[in-house]
Amino acid sequence: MAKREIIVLPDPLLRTVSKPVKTVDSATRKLMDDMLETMYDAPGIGLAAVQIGEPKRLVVIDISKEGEEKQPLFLVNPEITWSSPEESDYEEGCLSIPEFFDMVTRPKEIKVRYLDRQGEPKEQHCAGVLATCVQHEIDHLNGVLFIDYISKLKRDRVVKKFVKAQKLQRSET
Ligand code: GNR
Ligand code: NI
Repeated sequence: MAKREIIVLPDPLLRTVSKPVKTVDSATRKLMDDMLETMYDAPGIGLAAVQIGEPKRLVVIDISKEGEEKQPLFLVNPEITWSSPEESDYEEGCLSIPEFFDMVTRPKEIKVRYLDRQGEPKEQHCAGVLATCVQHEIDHLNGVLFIDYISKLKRDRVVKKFVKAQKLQRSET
């Protein structure tokens, strides 16, 4: 496994639609292992492949708590097949938008269909933080970020901050 760099705002790759994975082969598994190591190191509870610069429809998630047994989930080509009419609010963050957090309202429960690490089709019912995380990651596959759900004023402010930080960094190198 290898740790990879996580891209941050305003990298245009974060706004691209990731491509479906055709076959779950050893290269796919290697990429997902790199994603998992990068996510654990960050640390984070989920990561989409595009966040390490690979616009493929691959997601890794682990919502287990520190000290608990790890529970990695590998989702290939995930699709939401059902969303509950009931919604819930959760304070979200994103490794590609470091140090910014805000409340997002999403369906409280979902069903997600995907291929697992072996390429086997699966369907899982998700609730709680897992439901939030799966929706956040599938959004990444479609070029959508959690800041798209907050007010334009707040979004413009955070994007501007990251554009400024990038310009500063460029002028130093
Ligand atoms: O680590 C993460 N925590 C988190 C918290 C609330 C809602 C979503 C997330 S996902 C995030 C990692 C990330 O950016 N995944 O794309
Ligand atoms: Ni994210």
